[in-house]
Amino acid sequence: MRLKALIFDVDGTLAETERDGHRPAFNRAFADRCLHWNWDESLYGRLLDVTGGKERMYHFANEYLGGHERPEDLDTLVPELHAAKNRHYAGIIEAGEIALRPGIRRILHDARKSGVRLAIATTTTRVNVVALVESLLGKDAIEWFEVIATADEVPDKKPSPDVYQYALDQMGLAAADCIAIEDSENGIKASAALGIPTLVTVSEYNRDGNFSDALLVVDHLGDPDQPCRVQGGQAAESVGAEFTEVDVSLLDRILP
Ligand code: XBP
Ligand code: MG
Repeated sequence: MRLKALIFDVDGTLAETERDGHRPAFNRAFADRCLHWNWDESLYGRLLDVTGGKERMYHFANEYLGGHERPEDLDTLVPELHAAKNRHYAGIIEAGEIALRPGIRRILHDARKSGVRLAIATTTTRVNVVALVESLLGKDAIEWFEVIATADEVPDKKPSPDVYQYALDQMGLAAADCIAIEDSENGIKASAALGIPTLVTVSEYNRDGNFSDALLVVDHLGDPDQPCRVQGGQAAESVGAEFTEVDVSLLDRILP
């Protein structure tokens, strides 16, 4: 096996966390503080161009609020709103309102059986990763990932490649030995900047992304009862359309 590690993005990749997870959690945090801010699904889609929850709130306040609506104490307010948002987010996850995307559980087990190492590279906050992984994959599953690179370790968020560089450095691996699994244009910009071959599982807010650097683009990883479909990518022709699941042996075969 030439493939040494899989590096997973979190939001949009492990689960569709944005529309029904982070978004309502932000809105609950706003309502707690009696702020008349409401991020509907379409506005949130535009705000997602800015990675990082705190950065997204600053962007909203600067670009969408009139002078008198923009709170003066943003530097105090934003971190407080962000902490409250993350508490609401954990509640939503614990309530079982978000599911893993197809094939995620399967490929994680497959990688562990095959001796392929696992890591996470995300721009979300560590508490959100822990809440998601523990609730959806089980208490011990956080240990499956030997590196969890988050906004707490690396402040420069995607599309900066820093979080991927941190994961590679911690694992002592070269980019060419790994595959990144991403769902967004900002995500693949970060992984591709280091030359990490990247599989894109397109997520609901990222259907129109530019994934021209991708090794393979699929709608999701697929499961026996939910076949995946190839949408593009540099290895698309070599894999053909005749498979229903992306597994570790397929990823090893298409590794450049
Ligand atoms: C997605 C993000 C995050 C989340 C919210 O990160 O951009 O900002 O929307 O999480 P990724 P925080 O796809 O890299 O996992 O509020 O913790 O930033
Ligand atoms: Mg993502």
